[in-house]
Amino acid sequence: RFGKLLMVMAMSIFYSWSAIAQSAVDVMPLPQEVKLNNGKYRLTSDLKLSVNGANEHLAAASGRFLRALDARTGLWFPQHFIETNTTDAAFPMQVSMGRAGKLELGEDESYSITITPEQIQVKAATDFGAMHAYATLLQLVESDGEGYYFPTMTIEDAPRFPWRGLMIDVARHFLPVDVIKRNLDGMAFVKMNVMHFHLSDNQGWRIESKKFPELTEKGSDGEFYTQAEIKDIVAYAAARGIRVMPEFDVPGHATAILAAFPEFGSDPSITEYQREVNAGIFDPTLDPTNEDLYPFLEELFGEMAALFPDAYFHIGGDENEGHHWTANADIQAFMKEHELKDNHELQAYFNVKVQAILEKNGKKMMGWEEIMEPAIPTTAVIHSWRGENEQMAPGESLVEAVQKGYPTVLSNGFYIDLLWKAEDHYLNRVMPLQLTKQEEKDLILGGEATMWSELVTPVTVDSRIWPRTAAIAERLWSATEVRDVRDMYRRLEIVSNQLEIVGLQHVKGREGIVR
Ligand code: TNX
Repeated sequence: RFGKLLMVMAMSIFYSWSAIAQSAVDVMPLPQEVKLNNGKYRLTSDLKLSVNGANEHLAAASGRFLRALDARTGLWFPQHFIETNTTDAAFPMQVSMGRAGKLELGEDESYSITITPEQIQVKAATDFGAMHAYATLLQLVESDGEGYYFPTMTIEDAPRFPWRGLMIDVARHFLPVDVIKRNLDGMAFVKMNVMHFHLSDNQGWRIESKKFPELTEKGSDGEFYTQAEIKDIVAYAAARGIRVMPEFDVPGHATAILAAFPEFGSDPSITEYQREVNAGIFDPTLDPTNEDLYPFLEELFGEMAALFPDAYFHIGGDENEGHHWTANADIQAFMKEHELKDNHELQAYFNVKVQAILEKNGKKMMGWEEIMEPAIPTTAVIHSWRGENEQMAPGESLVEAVQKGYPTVLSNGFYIDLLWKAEDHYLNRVMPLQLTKQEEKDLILGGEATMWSELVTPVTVDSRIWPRTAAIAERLWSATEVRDVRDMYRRLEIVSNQLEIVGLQHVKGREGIVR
């Protein structure tokens, strides 16, 4: 009985303590540093915004901010912002950016916010930082009996990792442009900065090629992005500080390419593909020993590379089991002649050639962890994905990559298609890394939530991505020590409702949060 009493006491101490552990602000991702003061800046339609040194992107973002503030408060904030080089003290809200940000890995995304009862001041090195400040401010709005206000405070904020991504698979199920755009808005709202576009797989080639129109004619069900639509998406993302990195999966997961060009396959006699099968690993794959394959890839990837200004180009490389490679006598003879001792070395032979093609186009190669072979130089980025489902320790390849000197991005534990609880993503066991060497830690660029689309449609995809991706965004932005699950769920529910303002159509309220 005494034990039971002790337990009740311990529990009540725990609960009152955890109520105190509530974060200072209901913002997700939680900023690095928040100091609350006890005042309020009252929101009225007099709020005038002066933006010092705005470029086109920040001017547009400032307009969006004011419109979102309308939606949030039901007030109307006339578009009063001006672009000046001197701060106008008559304007209660002042935003200044130092210079136009470059949409590159590692750009300065920091910002600070100072809110007093009279003024709101935002300072950022780049427009990207200023846009993050807008996202924070939208989440800071509170209300009381007298109306809406910002609590007075100072915030200093910057991301923990420079690569905070969401991969969207549009091959298994195609997603129209408007679905992509509203998810880019959701990403910006939680300060994510990379959209990894999985544009080809067994089930479809989803982008127009002017050089090889057969790819969409035969390698898709007719649903794909035109090049004009791709440019529109890339520009839309750039305006929100989001890089778009394409992925074209080779040599496996590539039967959509082979539907159009069976001659490049590991069994050219197979010309029929079962693209209605959503999931799985399929043969044939590309045949690395076919020398006609490389001029084809050079033309195709050259055309694709030109559509995506980002420095990184993802070549997939995952789940190639090479059944046909092993079974084919000609391929085996080629391997012997080139002293390639197994399928891994043959795939590396292929990847080295692909990397040379990308290099010609000014691109850095990224691939799923299977590309990590001695022949591949450490300029390539290793995308770590396998874990317990693949009978491997979580993060095994991430640690191996940095120890070999490769930069790396983590997706293991961030598979939002698997319907884990938000906390399982949030408490990712790999991210609080046990690495000791600073040069190894520095090679961890960040992570990506992965939205594989075997089981989603344009209608259901938002609910698969949101709100759980906000918990992953926090893992990648906020300090390692930010890991209170109860507080995370509390804020996740708030952010979930706010994501509606940017146009997302996910299920809201507690039902939308998988616990
Ligand atoms: C494995 S993750 C795959 C994808 C699937 C996913 C389903 C990876 C590099 N390959 O092709 O869609 O599992 O969870």
